[in-house]
Amino acid sequence: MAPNRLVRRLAALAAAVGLVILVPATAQGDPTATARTTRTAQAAQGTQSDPGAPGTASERQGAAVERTTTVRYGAYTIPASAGEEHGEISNRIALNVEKPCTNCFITSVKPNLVYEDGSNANVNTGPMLHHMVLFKGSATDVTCSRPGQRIFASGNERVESVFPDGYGIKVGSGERWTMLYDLMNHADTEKTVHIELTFTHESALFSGRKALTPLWMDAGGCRGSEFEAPEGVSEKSWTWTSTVSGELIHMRGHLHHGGTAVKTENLTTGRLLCESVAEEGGTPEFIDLHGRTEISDMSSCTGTPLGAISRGDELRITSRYELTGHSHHGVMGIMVGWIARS
Ligand SMILES: [Cu+2]
Repeated sequence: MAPNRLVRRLAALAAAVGLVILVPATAQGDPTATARTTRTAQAAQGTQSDPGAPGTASERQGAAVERTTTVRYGAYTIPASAGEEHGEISNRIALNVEKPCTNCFITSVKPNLVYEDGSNANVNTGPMLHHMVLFKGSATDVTCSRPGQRIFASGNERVESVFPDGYGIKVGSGERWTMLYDLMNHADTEKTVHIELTFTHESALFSGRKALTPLWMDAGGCRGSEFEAPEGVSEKSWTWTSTVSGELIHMRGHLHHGGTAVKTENLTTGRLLCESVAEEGGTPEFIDLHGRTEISDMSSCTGTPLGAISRGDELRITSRYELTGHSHHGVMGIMVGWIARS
């Protein structure tokens, strides 16, 4: 999280009266999902209203109030590893999963993998969030022009996406989300975990934010994200001709073990839009039970804008791996960007 954002968030949290609402899940595909909402009102009177009333006092006065909602998906029990074979829940799909809000703008998302008691579940104790992807069923994916727009994703690095003031992901009232998830376990006992997403969001009713469209750039292209990284230094690129125009506002990368950086350039304007640099094994949680390191952070880029994109521009993503002594199967090089379309 950017320091100024963190300070602002802490200030907002300190100002809040601590109103916590436990909402039972309504998701059909994931009946155990629960959402915990905290109102982090930007105006003090926002937290003093009757929780049953439609909107807070601030909202009734026409001001947007930011809330924090943590949605828990699962529980998922990942099988134990057997010898060299890790336990895995492989690419499972949950339909119509819980959303943090409807008719709203999501202003940040922080992914995590946790145990039942809320503590972090990471490779140092076995479990790995290999990947999770949220899809909006009713929308078309922009770069791969097929049904099911990829709106948010995370690997084990669990990087938070924070959108700048004035922008957000719009969630419509009738839209349905689908989640694809893949979880691994390196421990020799089974592990029960939840995928947890913490969102900040505000009602679309009084929000002046511009809706962002996700732009999924993938070194693997549209056939599949996985490829093989050979021993040594290697790069893999994919070029996409933009079908949209607008301003790129936020972007960040995803790589696997051995990945060092991934970047996206607008070849038509000659501009580097974002380079996302990997950190590996940055904290003990990201060092597994066999002493191997995993990606622990990826840098992100935020700008209003990072760069302009016009229909017909050639955008190129390039991922870089540096592997010593081995090649690596099934790696990825992905950047998810968000653009305010014009
Ligand atoms: Cu991946």
